Amino acid sequence: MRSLIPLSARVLLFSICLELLVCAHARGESVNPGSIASTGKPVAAATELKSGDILQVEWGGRWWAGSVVSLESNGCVKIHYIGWAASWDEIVPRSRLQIDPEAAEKTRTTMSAAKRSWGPEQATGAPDTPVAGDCPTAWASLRPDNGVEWLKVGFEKSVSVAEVRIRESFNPGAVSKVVAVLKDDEEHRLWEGQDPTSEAPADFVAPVTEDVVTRVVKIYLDTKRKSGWNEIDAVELVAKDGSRQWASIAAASSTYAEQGTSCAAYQPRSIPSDPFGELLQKRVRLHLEGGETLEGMLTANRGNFIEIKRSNEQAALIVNKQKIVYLETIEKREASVMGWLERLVSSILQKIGMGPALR
Ligand SMILES: [Ca+2]
Ligand SMILES: [Ca+2]
Repeated sequence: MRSLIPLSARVLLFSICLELLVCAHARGESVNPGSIASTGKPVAAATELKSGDILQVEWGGRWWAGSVVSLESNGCVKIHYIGWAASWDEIVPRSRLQIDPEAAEKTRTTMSAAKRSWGPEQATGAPDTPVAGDCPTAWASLRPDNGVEWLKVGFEKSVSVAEVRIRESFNPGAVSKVVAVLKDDEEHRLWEGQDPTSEAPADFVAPVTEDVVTRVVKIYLDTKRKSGWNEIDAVELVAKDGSRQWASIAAASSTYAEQGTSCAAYQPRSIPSDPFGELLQKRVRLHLEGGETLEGMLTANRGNFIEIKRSNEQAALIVNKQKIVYLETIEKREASVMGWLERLVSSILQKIGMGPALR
């Protein structure tokens, strides 16, 4: 019977608690200034600006402190991001500017502030999440499986891109598209497809064959593809000349760092000290010491033991957690196919007088 069942369910490893101990201390400090709260006061075409004026500049959906370098003849403005190297200076339309004479002052406080746990800024710099796990040193979207999310990262220097290396640190495999962000925020697709990454931490490498020069890359994730938070620890840009750089700025469609400020009453993320609690009423396949497997619904979780109900007709089995080597959750469809197969085989066995026991 077991051999009839395709073993396609994803594997859930149980080393999360230990890994959290390893990575909890690895929180880094911010080097460049962070974004600031929007004033909501737009710079209009008629707004008088002069070199040196302090204002807010939009980048990646957030506002940053900037100063006017020069005014362009077409109405655009060359700006400098305060606290950032001059190589970040850019010419932007006025629609990306807001009035805020206090912006420089505000940005100072963000320079000393620690990176927010799971904020997009955790995807800047070299990797600092040494093990697979739900670590605050990597970016996580607000919700684990909410569909398409994105992480936009910028690099110090514009280069002709050879590879975008995405360090996935938890529930990898959800990257669905990588684009280069060009002038005027135009997105140029570098790669699109199925991210085969199955272990973490590991790099998903998006290869780039054509000649694209950029220093801003946007990574799209289809977070429904892989259950749980799909976290990114770092992003590296490899140039065709072989030079490499880690992202130095980042913004995202959403972040778990803002769960407290988001409108939805989303339940606080508590790191499960016991992963079995999350699997109640789910179909699971247990791999036990000695190579035996056991499938059924996880109906209770008590101390060192769990209860597994293999079918409605059978009594629950009590399993010692210590005997479980690893566990898979079984997708609904597979479970229903299994249930159908079980019923079919069971009825055949009964008809030929060998039932009802299936196992
Ligand atoms: Ca997910
Ligand atoms: Ca990181």
